[in-house]
Amino acid sequence: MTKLTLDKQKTGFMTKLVHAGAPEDAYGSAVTPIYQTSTFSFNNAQEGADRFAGKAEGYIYTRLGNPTIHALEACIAELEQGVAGVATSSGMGAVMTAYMALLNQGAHVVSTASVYGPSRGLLDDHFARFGVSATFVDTSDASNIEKALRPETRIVYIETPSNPNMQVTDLRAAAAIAHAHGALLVVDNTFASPYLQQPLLLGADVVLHSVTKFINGHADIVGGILVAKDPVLLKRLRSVMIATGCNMDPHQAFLVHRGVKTLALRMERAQASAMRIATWLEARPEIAWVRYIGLPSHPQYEMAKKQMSGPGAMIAFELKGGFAAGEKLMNRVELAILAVSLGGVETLIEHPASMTHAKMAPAERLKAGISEGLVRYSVGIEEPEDLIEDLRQALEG
Ligand code: LCS
Repeated sequence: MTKLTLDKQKTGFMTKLVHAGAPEDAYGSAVTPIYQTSTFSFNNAQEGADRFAGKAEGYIYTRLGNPTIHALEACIAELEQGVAGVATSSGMGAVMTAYMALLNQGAHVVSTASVYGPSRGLLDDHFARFGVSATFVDTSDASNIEKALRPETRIVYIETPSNPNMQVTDLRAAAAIAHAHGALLVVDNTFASPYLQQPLLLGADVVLHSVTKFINGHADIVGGILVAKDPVLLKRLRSVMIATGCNMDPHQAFLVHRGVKTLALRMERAQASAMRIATWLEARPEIAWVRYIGLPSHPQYEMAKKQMSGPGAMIAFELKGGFAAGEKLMNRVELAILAVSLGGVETLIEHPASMTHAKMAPAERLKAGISEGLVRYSVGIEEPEDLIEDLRQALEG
């Protein structure tokens, strides 16, 4: 490929989206090919030994590293402005890798109450067996983080905006509190994407994503990634990913790398539509309330502006008729797909209490602000008028 004479650090975000993680192959491929191979040959025994010893560059085995996966890791690390990335088989693989790399027996975690259900379940149902404990608080009020800290707290784990109720946590405040206590700040940036929010620049130590969502954007793969600010931390994350075998597959990495190139275009379009839809929903008589970060009615509307460059494409709303009305709406929509997941080009609608957050105890759900009638709506890139018409016929039907 043509060598850039530009200072790559100074190029704009949309340029980075297209060019970050440039191909390494010998044929001048415009995009990184899919190196669909489990293993890589050594020219001789010494070269094999040197690669294993870290004395020579080069690939060994795909669980340890692969050019297609590496290109994606380099791309997302550049977008998040970290030292490097570690791609994983799923978003939960990234969450698990963060917990396992950063927690020891007896460690404590302070986390967002309305974190994605399985990110909470992994701590409560599995890490608890190894003596790890966790306290889930409303982190949109940073003083709750401080109050929940214990001498053994090792990580403050923040999801912002949170799934599904769109609560925003002040990342600068969370970083200051965690660091003053000697803990690390880990941020799940899935809902915002690096286009709207870059947690490492706001004080986080590790940022992670379910790339299944906005980063890939096309609802055709499941995957995850972690990016760290510090090379020592990155090495710990990579070693856990390798040891547990939750590596990404080269074909998955190729699709995600292809998808991320249009992240800014997709997000701009989806969030403009989300703003129109949220405004329309807020004026409807059937709706009790709408949580959209772009609306002044959002409790953290001002705070979000200090750390996000836009409100994103996720809307949560509560119907006056509660669960029954929500169920009717989901059965009547024709354009929005009734499905979990989010962040793709197609609009999705789901019911957190019976779907993504069903495993949480009802009392815990309510404490986390996930009411029975809450509906989550992930805005895609269709014509906004068509989406509004779809919601209108479903609400009035
Ligand atoms: N973090 C967040 C914020 C998520 O929303 C999800 C998945 C994950 C991590 C886990 O990622 P995965 O392993 O699925 O790639 N969220 C989902 C949701 O809201 N509906 O279906 C999956």
